[in-house]
Amino acid sequence: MIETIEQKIIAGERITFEEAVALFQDDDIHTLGKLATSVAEKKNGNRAYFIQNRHINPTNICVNRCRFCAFSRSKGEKGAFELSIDEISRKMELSPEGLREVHIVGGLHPDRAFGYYLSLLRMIKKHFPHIHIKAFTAVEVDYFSRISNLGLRDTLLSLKDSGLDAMTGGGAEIFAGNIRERLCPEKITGERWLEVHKTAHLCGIKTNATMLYGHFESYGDRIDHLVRLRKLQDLTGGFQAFIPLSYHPKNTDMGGRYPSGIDDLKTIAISRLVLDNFPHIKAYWVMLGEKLSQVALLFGADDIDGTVIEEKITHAAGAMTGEGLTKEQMINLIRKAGKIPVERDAFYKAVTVYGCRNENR
Ligand code: V47
Ligand code: SF4
Repeated sequence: MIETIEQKIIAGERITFEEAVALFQDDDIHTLGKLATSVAEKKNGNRAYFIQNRHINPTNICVNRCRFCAFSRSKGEKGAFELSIDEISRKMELSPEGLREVHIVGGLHPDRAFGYYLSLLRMIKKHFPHIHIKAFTAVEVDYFSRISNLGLRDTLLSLKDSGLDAMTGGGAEIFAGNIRERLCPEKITGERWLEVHKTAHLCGIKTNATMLYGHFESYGDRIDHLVRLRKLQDLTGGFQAFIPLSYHPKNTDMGGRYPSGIDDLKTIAISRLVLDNFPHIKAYWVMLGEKLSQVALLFGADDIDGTVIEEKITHAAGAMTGEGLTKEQMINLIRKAGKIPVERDAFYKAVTVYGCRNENR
């Protein structure tokens, strides 16, 4: 079967659900890496992207309390926080000069009005007009549409009008209902997540997609997730990047183990092969670690995310990575994987293409 799949991929043909599951069951990760690299190179040449970005979490107070989430708190609970717009403005002022993107996600706050989020976007656009705002998960956007009583489309258009440039891919977890029920019973369904993204795309908002793996799900559940994303992308073309999220069990209700490095690499490579219509596959270094995300560049990834100042969600759940990377560290990671480092903006427009000089091997 693997030879048939290889031939299909080389010929640029789409692989089926069964073939993708078979790739997970096969132990030959070298062939998998080569195949995924061949697809990544057809799309992005020898380039690997990064961005100078920072995270902002307006609040960790959340009415959902997903079982895998170590970040959220209930109102009044120890460790709960909520930032004012002034506090966020001060964080932005302290950010380094080359910052290109702010990534904003937070909990579903029980009492904050939708107006707070619109004011936040407007404040950032007014004072930091050169910075792209990639913000909110489909879960938050669905919540905003409920608290504002606006429909989904009008909620998205209000966000866009106030300065939202793109949406994050968070909150997707695993679409399969029986697994989702065990992970996050309060959360919107997989179908609703897809509907929010479809509506965003139809409103001209680019988005990303994620998948949380390494918990209760089967390989079939992972491929089902990927195939549903591929189908929506065929329809809208609005997704920019796919980011597999490696489960971090520490301090969570759900517990469990970290996925293995082999599982991380296979998931990146198979995502690259199944999502033949996604321009980019991101190896999120905060979750994978610097070294594995570098190796993932040889398994189909073409992006390692960014400098990521002040990440809180993964660190709450036992991230083993540090608090951020400098631009120089990112360039070095990419160069030493034999790729050309490209600093990008939130829409994958190249800001600076660095030489592939590979010193100190
Ligand atoms: O929505 C929460 C996940 C997401 C855990 O769009 C966990 O460019 C693993 O979506 N173990 C937030 N994952 C991160 C995210 C993201 C990150 C980087 C780039 C982009 C992008 C998006 O992290 C949450 C949830 O799906 N998550 N807890 C955990 N214990
Ligand atoms: Fe809330 Fe998001 Fe954490 Fe779920 S993953 S509890 S929705 S912050």
